[in-house]
Amino acid sequence: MRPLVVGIVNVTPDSFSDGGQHATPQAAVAHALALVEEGADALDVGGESTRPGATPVPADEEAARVVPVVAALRERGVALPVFVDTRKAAVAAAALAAGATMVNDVSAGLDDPAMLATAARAGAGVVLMHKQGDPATMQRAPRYGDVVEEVLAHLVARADAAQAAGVPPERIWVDPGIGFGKTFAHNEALLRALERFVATGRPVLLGASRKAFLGAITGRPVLERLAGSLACAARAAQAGVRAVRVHDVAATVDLLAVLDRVAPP
Ligand code: PMM
Repeated sequence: MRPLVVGIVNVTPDSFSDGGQHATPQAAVAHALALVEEGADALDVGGESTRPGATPVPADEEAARVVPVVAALRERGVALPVFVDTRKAAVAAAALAAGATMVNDVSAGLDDPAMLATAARAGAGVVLMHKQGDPATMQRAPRYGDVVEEVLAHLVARADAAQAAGVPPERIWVDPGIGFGKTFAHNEALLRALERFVATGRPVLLGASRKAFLGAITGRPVLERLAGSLACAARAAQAGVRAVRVHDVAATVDLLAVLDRVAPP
């Protein structure tokens, strides 16, 4: 089965990859609708940049960014799953009430102790991502003994915690968190080991689109990393990943459609 394509809708003035192009709710809704046209299977709406060095956003401001976007998408009849990318239970609760179906938490429920129970109460799914440290400081000196074993163990434990909190088991996804407290070597090791994450039995989401390690490999600035991003989507498909979180939906949909037809079963 080919991975689902989750289109990124950042409602932030300072996202690393799309530089605040969709900073107002109106612009974000227009962008989201364009991604639906391009063939997205789901949308991921976020109101707090988690790029390295980003400053935190208060909950009310973050909710004011994302909730109107989720609500407008539902009002316009968008029926796709909508993820809310947040580390705050209050933002998640408001977005779920407005029609979001899944909480994408880059802290895997650790930054806000109410997060997992909030998702469970709403009957929502969760994406539990691994990160080391906080966005403000995480890229200063990431260190691991064995990055693959440590990220795997962390995600298995967080998925168990989500299940214990009452999130339906089939709706608990895990994500190795490319670029979140990782050196280039760590990111490469995780991408090489994607099958290990799939083998946990939890659906895996991969977010590699336009990230810095692609710049390190190709020498390209952020808006010229499409080929690198597509290579990661192909790698994800090969490994049996459930979903890829991407900026370039149309190109990713094409890539996966062709791969699906030509790859041996
Ligand atoms: N990456 C970013 C933000 N949210 N969520 C998940 N689950 N996985 C990721 O890799 C991830 C994420 C940062 O990228 P962006 O600024 O392009 O949104």
